Amino acid sequence: MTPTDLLKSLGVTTSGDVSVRSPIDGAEIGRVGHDTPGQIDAKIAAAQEAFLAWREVPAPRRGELVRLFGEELRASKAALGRLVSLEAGKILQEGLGEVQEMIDICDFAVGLSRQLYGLTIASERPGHRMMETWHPLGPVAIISAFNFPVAVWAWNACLALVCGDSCIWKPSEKTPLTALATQALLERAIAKFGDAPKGLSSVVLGLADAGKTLAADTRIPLVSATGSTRMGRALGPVVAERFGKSLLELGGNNAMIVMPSADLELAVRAILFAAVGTAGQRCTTLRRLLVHKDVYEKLVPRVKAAYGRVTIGSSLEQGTLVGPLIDAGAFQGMEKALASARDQGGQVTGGGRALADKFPNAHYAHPAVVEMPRQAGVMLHETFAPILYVVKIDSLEEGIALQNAVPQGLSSCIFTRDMQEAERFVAAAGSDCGIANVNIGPSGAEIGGAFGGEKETGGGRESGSDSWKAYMRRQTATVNYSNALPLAQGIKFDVE
Ligand code: UN1
Repeated sequence: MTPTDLLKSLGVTTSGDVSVRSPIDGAEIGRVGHDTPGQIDAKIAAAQEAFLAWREVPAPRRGELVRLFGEELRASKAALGRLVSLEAGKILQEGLGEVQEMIDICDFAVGLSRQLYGLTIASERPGHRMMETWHPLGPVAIISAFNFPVAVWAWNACLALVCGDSCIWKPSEKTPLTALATQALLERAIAKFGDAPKGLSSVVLGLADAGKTLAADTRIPLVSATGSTRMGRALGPVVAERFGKSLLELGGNNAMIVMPSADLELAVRAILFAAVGTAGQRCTTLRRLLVHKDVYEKLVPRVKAAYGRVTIGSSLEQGTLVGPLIDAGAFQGMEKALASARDQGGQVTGGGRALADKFPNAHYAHPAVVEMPRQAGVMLHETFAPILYVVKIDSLEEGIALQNAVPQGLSSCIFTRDMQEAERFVAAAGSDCGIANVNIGPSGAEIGGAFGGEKETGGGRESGSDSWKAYMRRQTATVNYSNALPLAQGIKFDVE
């Protein structure tokens, strides 16, 4: 099936002056146009109008829209998964997994639509009732990254929709087609739903400026942005300046500690999926391997051997484990990081361009393992590429200290069969990350938990648990059903 036919099957016909190319072979797969400031303004205005109507639709009915959307996703899983592969370059298995993640969050959101619970609070005043209610917030801007071009939007949009908000989506300029296809599927669900307000969800295409326009607009109470720490640093203050709320999911620099009692077979498999999966382009990708000296010589050669057997190739070919990097810039970033690592005493295995003959207009890379003399320099930064830095540690204390000694705080894990070590890792003085796993790699989180991290990762939480609260406004309401007016704190305030 040609990309045009694939897009058509998803309800999208594209045109415009911006060419969209597949990272698999560099071929054009569609054309889009970027929104003008006037068009962005109109979409924000429409979202605001839609919000005013949507907020009054009962939440379980709002859930029905998300249920219908989940059905569309189920019906189009194969097609949308393929488009994700084609446009973002991740292997088909992962493209399909991404759509499954959308379906999962739909199910979660449908259940949630009947569980937006508030509290009843004991009032200190007689004849009074106090309650805490969660109300719809307003239009939500969702700024998403190329590496999870549709799932992360779904985490936000599905919750926002059941919470009574409208959505404006600014996808990465590298992945506009998956956004248009997803929006088309949502529109099919909206048509079946019947009476959803116009403008409830829209897509804004453009570069960083379009994101900044959304961030600065006072009609948008919440800006949820996923991407690099640099992007968050640029957007966060713009939202804060106008006292908007932001939900930031930024860079990660995720580590695995391997202790002597670990099941090394399991660890190698986890390392492989987490470090080379998605060609190292997940925010949860494993980037730092902290190995206890007692198992270093057993583990590291096995990791390198497994790296040697990884199949690199077109994301759409069966059997491929590592697809292309997103673009030339990503490849150059990887080369630069490897050069710095060498300068800092790192021993590099792997790295370098792959399949340049077969795909001269794409950028495939051999995943690299870099044994570092210590954790420093380039290791403290997130390079969005398959580079795994390895450092030897003497103890769990050292492992935890190194794990925490980077500016990012997204995901982390430990491999051990020692219960005390496992518990210490997830305790208050253990990992400082938003996600801490035992005998599982740092990536591939389920949607049921809150997803996000601390420090330069931005502090936001999306997806499961009570992340929905970010998409609503909290109201404390006190009702006096007595005939008196007692004041809180026992204050007397009467004229004679
Ligand atoms: C991301 O890379 O921005 O936990 C999200 C994971 C996926 C989501 C990653 N469920 O790896």
